[in-house]
Amino acid sequence: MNPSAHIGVTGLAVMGRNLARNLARHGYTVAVHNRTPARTTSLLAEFGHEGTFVAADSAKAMVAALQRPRRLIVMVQAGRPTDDVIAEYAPLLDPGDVVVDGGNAHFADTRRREAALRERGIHFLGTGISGGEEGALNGPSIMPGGSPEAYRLLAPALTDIAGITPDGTPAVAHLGADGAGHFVKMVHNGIEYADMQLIAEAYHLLRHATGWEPARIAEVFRQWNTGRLNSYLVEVTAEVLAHHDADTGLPFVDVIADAAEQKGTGRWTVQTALDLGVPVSGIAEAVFARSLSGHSALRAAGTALPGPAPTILDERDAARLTEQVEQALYASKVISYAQGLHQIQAAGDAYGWNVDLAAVAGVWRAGCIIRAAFLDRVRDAYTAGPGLPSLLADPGFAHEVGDAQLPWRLVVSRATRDGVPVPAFAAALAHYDTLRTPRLPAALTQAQRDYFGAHTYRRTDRPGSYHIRWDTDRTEEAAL
Ligand code: NBP
Repeated sequence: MNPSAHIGVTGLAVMGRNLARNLARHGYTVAVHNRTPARTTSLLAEFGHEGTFVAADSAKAMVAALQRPRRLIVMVQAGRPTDDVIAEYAPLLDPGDVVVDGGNAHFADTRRREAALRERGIHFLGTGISGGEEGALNGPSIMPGGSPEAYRLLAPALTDIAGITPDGTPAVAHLGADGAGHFVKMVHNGIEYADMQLIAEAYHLLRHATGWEPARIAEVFRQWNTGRLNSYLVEVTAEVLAHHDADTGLPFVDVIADAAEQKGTGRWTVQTALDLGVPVSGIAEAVFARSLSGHSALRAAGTALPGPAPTILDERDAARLTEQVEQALYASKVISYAQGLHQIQAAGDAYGWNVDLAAVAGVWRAGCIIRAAFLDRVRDAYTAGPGLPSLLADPGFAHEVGDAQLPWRLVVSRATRDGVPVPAFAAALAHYDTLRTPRLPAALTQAQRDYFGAHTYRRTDRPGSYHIRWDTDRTEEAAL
């Protein structure tokens, strides 16, 4: 029998099954395989009519079904299962074939896997796919990394199944070699954490200061969603806040345990940022906020700590605060995107990926959780200035964030005065102020380091590295 399938998908849990359906709906003949055959059977039984599927009951059968060069998408659990699946397939594939890992792999694993398969002449495309189950079926944001040849072989299919941005562009772009795609996906998730935390802080402060019910605050988010904050997450927030629990009739948000969970990509983002020496304080505060929310013993102990008495604003001041919070939310959001994009830029330099940040902003405009109208402007900023050292170096963003700085400060100081935690707002503002401060106290830090550890310091008035013998006050030029 001649191989008939254009592409294969192995791993048919929610993501793999929907990606296979998306491909089939676009006219591809899709070979499908899953370790447990029941998933393959149910995919064909429920959705076989959507297109042409070839059921494969083994890796060997999958390989035999694929046209050459073979294109195989692996959609299994990240980590060990992905290694197991690659180990099973690699001996069955030929040079020139492509393996796509569409799971949430750590980019370092992707680099290792790409190098190992390259030795055998097999291409490996580490591909971040965002948008969850729904996105996989109807158009995800796709972030591939790998050799140009690997991307060339997959580009038509990925372009066909990707989400479509408001201006009609598919949300897919080749982002660089080996781990670039999974790196960008990881930072996407980190930014998602920051976005969600900022929204949560905005809601919390408004509720605390105004006494408004969640349904009323939902209206505020609905209104914000018509402006520059227009985004999937703001839209979702309005829906959630307006929702009432069917059992109790209470606002839905009030019946949910206030301990947020995480799967780990936010943590990876922060760990990697620490390794690269890049400050992503907004993302870090968001990860820590989720962690702290789950530390029930710490929080129980904390309830005894004193804080300020709550005050409730009248309608006029509540309306004014709402406007200020919009400004604080927008400015803080710009800072967390600037930090995440800086992290991608730094990783691109470290790993030789040469990532086009305009393309990154472009692929985040559809199909993914952080899709937002303002990403059009982020893309435009990096198109106009590909070498921008920061998103804040773009005159448009610098102007907007500068305009927001006063209300932003009022929001952070009001929250602080009233004892409402706003770690992400405050971290974003501190980042902004650090950037604009001409002389930082880092000079003192450096002097302290020289004092107790002879770590040397550099001077403002002449080149070289120096150390003071603190006992004799004698300055020595340090050997380079
Ligand atoms: P899961 O992450 O829940 O993984 C389940 C799949 O992995 C099943 O097909 C399972 O086969 C297979 N599998 C495992 Br577990 N160990 C295996 C092994 N040793 N050999 C072969 N197959 C193995 O599936 P998912 O939620 O569809 O996600 C797939 C990938 O996409 C993951 O990497 C995930 O992180 C990523 N992702 C998920 C989402 C989402 O919203 N769920 C979004 C974006 C990315 P079995 O049926 O035989 O147990």
